[in-house]
Amino acid sequence: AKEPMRVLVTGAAGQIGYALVPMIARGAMLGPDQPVILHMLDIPPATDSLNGVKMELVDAAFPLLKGIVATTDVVEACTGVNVAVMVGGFPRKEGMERKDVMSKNVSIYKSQASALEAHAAPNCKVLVVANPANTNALILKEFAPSFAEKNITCLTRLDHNRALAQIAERLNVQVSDVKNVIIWGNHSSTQYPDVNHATVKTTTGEEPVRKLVADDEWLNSEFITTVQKRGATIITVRKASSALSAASSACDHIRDWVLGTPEGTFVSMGVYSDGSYGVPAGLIYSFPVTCSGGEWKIVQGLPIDEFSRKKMDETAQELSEEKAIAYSCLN
Ligand code: NAX
Repeated sequence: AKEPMRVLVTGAAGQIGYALVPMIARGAMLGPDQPVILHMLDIPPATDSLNGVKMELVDAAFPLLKGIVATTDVVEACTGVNVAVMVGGFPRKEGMERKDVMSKNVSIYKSQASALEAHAAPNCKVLVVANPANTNALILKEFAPSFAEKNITCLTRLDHNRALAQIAERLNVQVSDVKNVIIWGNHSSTQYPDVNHATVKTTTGEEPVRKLVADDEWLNSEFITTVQKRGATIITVRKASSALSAASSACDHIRDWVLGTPEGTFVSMGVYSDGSYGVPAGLIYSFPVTCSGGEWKIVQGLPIDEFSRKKMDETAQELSEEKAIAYSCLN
């Protein structure tokens, strides 16, 4: 039998946490044969609700769940973890300036970075979900300097999955037959959902999405804004932000990273830019990646047209601005 893996979820008493921990305990993140020990961190005001989640996990009698650590102590939470899913953060409240929210999250990510660096298992893989996700991941990287850059990522898989789903609905095909959409850039409304390399499996082989949709006007406008604004639409309709879809995408992100992407398929991950595709190095930017042997690699050599170039640069620009704001909070 496999040794259990320790998975940290911060913000575990929140709504994404509530959807995510049972998925992890069922094997949706690390596979149906991988035992797990869940480490759940939240802040003291959430203690009761965190303990309630722990009681429900016990009651669910998950066969793969070999232990639960529920704590408000960052060091205890980070000790020995192999995977860290950072969902906890400070939300933007009405009337708050972007800089004020940033400053709260910078201080959270700074201290959690140090705890992870000092106490996590070697080669721990980190996924930042909490917004501003790309920039929180960058801060985490900055304050965990001994962590390998490749081990710090942020979630854009939800946006990726939303893009696959929009194409599937439009073409009335199964979402599992659509692949290789790309989310470029920031997990924000400047993200660029790109279908230029996406295909659909048909009875006669793989066909380009552009050819099947045959409506460039829709693909270049409404499709893009629908994906960009989907999070806001969910809030309007559900009166709460995306939770089950965010949790499911976080599982997809880690599963593909650890267990690999299928041959010929790429997915979107926010990773540390090495300058690929002219994206400034030193940003956490969402790229198309393939994964194998527990490592991601940016897909190289995709042709980029003028329309895409502009959108990729706009979202990079926003990330550079966020980075500057975050750094100004450090002083
Ligand atoms: P909730 O407010 O329900 O939960 C957040 C939890 O984090 C709370 O229980 C809170 O007590 C806890 N927390 C706050 N500070 C903490 C700290 N220093 N250490 C540990 N825990 C702490 O928010 P929820 O809806 O679960 O969303 C969580 C985060 O995900 C938000 O930042 C949200 O913006 C972000 N999202 C990111 C998405 C993505 O695709 N990257 C999509 C979904 C989601 O909007």
